[in-house]
Amino acid sequence: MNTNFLFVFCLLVCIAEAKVEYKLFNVMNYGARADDRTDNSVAFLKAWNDACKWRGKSTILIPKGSYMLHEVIFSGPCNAWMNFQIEGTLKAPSDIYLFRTDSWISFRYVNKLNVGGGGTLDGQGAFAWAKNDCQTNRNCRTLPTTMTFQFITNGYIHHMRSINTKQNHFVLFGCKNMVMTRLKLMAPTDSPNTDGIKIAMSTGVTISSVNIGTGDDCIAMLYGTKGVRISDVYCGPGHGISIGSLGKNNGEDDVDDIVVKNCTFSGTDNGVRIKTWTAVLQKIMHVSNIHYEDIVMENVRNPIIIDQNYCPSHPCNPKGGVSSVQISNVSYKFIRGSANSDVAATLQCSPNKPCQNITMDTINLWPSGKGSKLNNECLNVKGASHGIQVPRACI
Ligand SMILES: *[C@@H]1O[C@H](CO)[C@@H](O)[C@H](O)[C@H]1NC(C)=O
Ligand SMILES: *[C@@H]1O[C@H](CO)[C@@H](O)[C@H](O)[C@H]1NC(C)=O
Ligand SMILES: CC(=O)N[C@H]1CO[C@H](CO)[C@@H](O)[C@@H]1O
Repeated sequence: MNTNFLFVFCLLVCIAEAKVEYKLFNVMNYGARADDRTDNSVAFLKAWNDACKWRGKSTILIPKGSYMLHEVIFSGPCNAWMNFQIEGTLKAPSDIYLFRTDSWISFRYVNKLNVGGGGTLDGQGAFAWAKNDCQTNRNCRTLPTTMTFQFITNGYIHHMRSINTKQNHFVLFGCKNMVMTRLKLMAPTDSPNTDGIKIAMSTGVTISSVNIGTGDDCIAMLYGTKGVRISDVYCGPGHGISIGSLGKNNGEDDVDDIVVKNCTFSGTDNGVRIKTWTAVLQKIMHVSNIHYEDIVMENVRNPIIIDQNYCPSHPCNPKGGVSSVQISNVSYKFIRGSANSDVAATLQCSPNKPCQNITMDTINLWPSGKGSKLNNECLNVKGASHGIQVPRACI
């Protein structure tokens, strides 16, 4: 056979193959309407289901425009890489009674998921915030998270803006190997329980170049969070970057291997915080190998804090109750800036499980107000300090 013929034959087959590879699913072809009123959940789900079945890579496109979207769950497993491209603005119904679950937009059981596109998620939270009575009612209604990722592996979440979420902006649960970057998460300072990114039972999460201003924690890492790299996060207003709360219930998995680097906190309640409940559990859980480096504090109430005496809803022992969480190998390096209280670092560990191997290296914190003076407070801490320490170290 002539080699030219073979070449041309291959070329045709290869082009056909390449065409099978990739397909665009535009929600407008599934009846979506960008009129700000019509619920688009059915149209988006139809597009998702076709894309999910497609045997090549697929993009679900939401073009520019403003779309009303009720609660939706985009489920896998899918046949190949899924790209969810949000170029428009998605609006949640403001009526919380239209939600059956605690999430507005959910992605579940997908391997290789890309969510981005430069669009906006508008949780329209004002009505829900007024209904939030969680400060006084222990059985309060859980309000919807804007976007939830459950059992996603190899996820890339990027270039999106989330505003006015009803409760959390983003939640990761049971995920593996996730990258979150170029995100902007905004809600008012006084919007209750509006965490930025909340993580539990997940391994391998990279968060970088994210700007968060919200009413609760900028980032919260809960039970079973392992292998997290956080860098270039701007947090403020908000309650800081937290590990915890942990150790309230039996069976919580350990938190291990967290690095927080090159972040700025501005006007936040806390900077870097680890908090655990006073509770006696069947088994001791561990928080270990936590590294904070190159952190700037601007007018922060508690720049560095370990609170093992967390107990917001029943009377606590003021001298430090007993926690079932062992904290070890925590280092703070190159932390600088201003605090608006009288404590720079509060390290309040449990009397029955003193913190082990806490190190402070080159800390320079000063009061943001004139005439005030900063101190450090340590309780049940074992470790060491190196380099410059302003104010004077308490380990
Ligand atoms: C203390 O923790 C640091 C990391 O924060 C680690 O490099 C060091 O080896 C630990 N020391 C001990 C004695 O475990
Ligand atoms: C603390 O760090 C040391 C040195 O890296 C390591 O050997 C030890 O296992 C760590 N402790 C925990 C509880 O992870
Ligand atoms: C949030 C934050 O502090 N980001 C800084 C990370 O480091 C680069 C380079 O030094 C700065 O330009 C960013 O401002």
